[in-house]
Amino acid sequence: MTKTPMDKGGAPRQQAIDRARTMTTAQGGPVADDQNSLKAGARGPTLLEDHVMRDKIFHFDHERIPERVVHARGYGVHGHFELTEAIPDLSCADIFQRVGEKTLTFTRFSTVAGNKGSFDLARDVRGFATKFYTKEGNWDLVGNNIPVFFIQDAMKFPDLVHSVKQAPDRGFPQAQSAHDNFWDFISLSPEAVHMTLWQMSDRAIPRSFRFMEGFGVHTFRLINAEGRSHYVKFHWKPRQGLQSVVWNEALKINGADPDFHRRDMWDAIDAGDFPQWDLGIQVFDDAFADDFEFDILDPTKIIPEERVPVRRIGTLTLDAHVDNFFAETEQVAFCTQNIVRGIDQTNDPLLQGRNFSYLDTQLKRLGGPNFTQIPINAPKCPVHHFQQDGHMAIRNLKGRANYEPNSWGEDGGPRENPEIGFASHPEEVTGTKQRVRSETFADHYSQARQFWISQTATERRHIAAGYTFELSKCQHERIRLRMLGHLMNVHDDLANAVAKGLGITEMPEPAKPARTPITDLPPSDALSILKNGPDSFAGRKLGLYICDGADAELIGALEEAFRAEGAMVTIVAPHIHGATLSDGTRKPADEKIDGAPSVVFDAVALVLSEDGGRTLANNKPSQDFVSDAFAHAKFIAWTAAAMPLLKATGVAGNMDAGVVAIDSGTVDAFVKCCRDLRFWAREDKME
Ligand code: HDD
Repeated sequence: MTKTPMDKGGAPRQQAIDRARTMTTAQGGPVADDQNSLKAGARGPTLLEDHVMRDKIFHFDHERIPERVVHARGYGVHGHFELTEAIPDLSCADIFQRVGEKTLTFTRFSTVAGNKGSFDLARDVRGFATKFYTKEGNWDLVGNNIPVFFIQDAMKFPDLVHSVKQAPDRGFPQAQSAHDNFWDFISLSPEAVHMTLWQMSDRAIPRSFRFMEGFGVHTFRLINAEGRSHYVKFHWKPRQGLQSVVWNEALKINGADPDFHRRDMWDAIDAGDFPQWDLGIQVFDDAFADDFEFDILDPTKIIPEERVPVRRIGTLTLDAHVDNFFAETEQVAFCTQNIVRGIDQTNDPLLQGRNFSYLDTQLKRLGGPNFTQIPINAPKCPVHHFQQDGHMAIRNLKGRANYEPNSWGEDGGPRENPEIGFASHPEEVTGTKQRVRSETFADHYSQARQFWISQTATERRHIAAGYTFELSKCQHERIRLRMLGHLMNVHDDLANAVAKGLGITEMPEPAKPARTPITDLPPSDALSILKNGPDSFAGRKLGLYICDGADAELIGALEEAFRAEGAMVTIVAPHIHGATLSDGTRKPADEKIDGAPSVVFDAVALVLSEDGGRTLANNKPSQDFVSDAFAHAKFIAWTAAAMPLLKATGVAGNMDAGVVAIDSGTVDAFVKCCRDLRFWAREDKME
């Protein structure tokens, strides 16, 4: 018979554990034995009266809550927002009044289509939702890393989401848009074409949550103390600069580390390298709105930054992990209707529909109306109202007054306050009740073209390859051709490149535009990732591959130089126990080569000994490490002893300025190269 702690006599162990650390049931009763259920005899049946086991299993059985219908896979981080420019002239929102004041925040990044357990580097839009716990209530900015949306009216959201998620008959594909249903829907919805350019661009495969922009997407209003309204679009500008991976890399990262993005955020915060974004506003008035080529209420359109510059008014710093993933990341509930005095809605039909959907979905997901009392959702300012009861009511009224008006004086509870209470902008609204799409929403191609011409040649190539990959996964020719018909309205170069990639020699008829596209919108540099990269390697990661006998001095110099740059260095070795270096010291490894392919690094260095170089030249993971880094246009530093490995991978015959020979004296030069992040000229040549 297995001995339980009780059998052992109990006394010594119980004395060792103080009461505060004693395990209890949910009812608070101390638990004596957490290993064995209560039985009638050692080999007898388990007894129904075992309240300790029932308490435990009952709770376990109910651990799951429904995952979010979209944005199921997310990662939440605490932080704060600091105002750097007060804007009382534009908004009376308390958060925008005092320079230097900090407001606590919670941000949740997410993918959209994949289930909770899917992988991080799906080609997908990323959610970027921030809750500001302001002194006048919670403000949620529930945005994405792409400034436009697929559809113009919330009525179409369920169709969009159904089309991209797993097909109902087969239950796949998971976390991807590369399938017939998605492109069938898109190609029948011309309004979606603009967003697909963003989605096929590298924006949809970010290197890190830290290196992507965020956008509130819709036009909102800012209202000042006099009640004057301005329109606003919200932006998040990463101080870390923009960066994405390439598609072939994304596919491999998903296998090597499905948690790549959440791990990246965890590591950065753990290292004290707190990511920051500036909050930008594009502010404009009715005169601009009337003059603009497109409807400012149409969420499939941007306002180019060259037309209305982005004004940076504050900084978001993410500096703390959650204590508990479920309590915070899972239970956080965002809602576009969580706005504060000084910020207001517009009639964007997508926004209006969202305003219904979020509260509604939280009720199902979190089980009742009291989710606002869960700490992560609870405002950090005083809350006074007469709402009461319901499932899991934690915060309950005291006293007899649960209605107003009442005549209980001081004890009668809270009262309205028109002076500081929320006031909607008194916009005049008239119209015939009808189900229509405004004529002013009819242009679907002009800004798609503008996006295309704003990209570098490398980025255009990636976009065309993105469409080619996705449409190649469509088994139905009519869907591929229908989509190509739309791309022909965007730009001939794009359509021709995709047709070539698909092997289509006879072009279809172009789609019939609802409105003739504008073809002379100027390019906008703000739309390109590569034109908005960082000017340092800070926040990036070097994979330093070492082996027994490797040059200790050089390894030390590389570590020092990259750390001084603000980058992280991961030591990779043939064995996790590390390597004995040239000076006889043992260098522990962070990763064994098989578990750390080069796709998880931004640049790599091969510091090998002669013996190691020769042996590893025949080792498949080592070969992949080098050939992938080369194929993904990464900078590769190498010592002479790594030549056999470069030869074995074919890199030696294709050397370029991104494959850099180093010694202790040239480490700084290598760091400098790496600031460009990728050696794109290699990719151009490979094409
Ligand atoms: Fe949404 C979640 C962003 C359109 C309905 N949405 C959700 C999240 C983000 C966005 C970031 C995850 C929040 C979190 O981390 O918990 N959604 C957007 C953006 C949109 C958009 C930027 C367009 C501009 N969404 C949209 C529409 C509808 C919804 C048109 C419905 C009519 N969204 C939801 C939802 C979700 C959601 C079903 C799922 C989980 C949740 O709300 O809390 O209500």
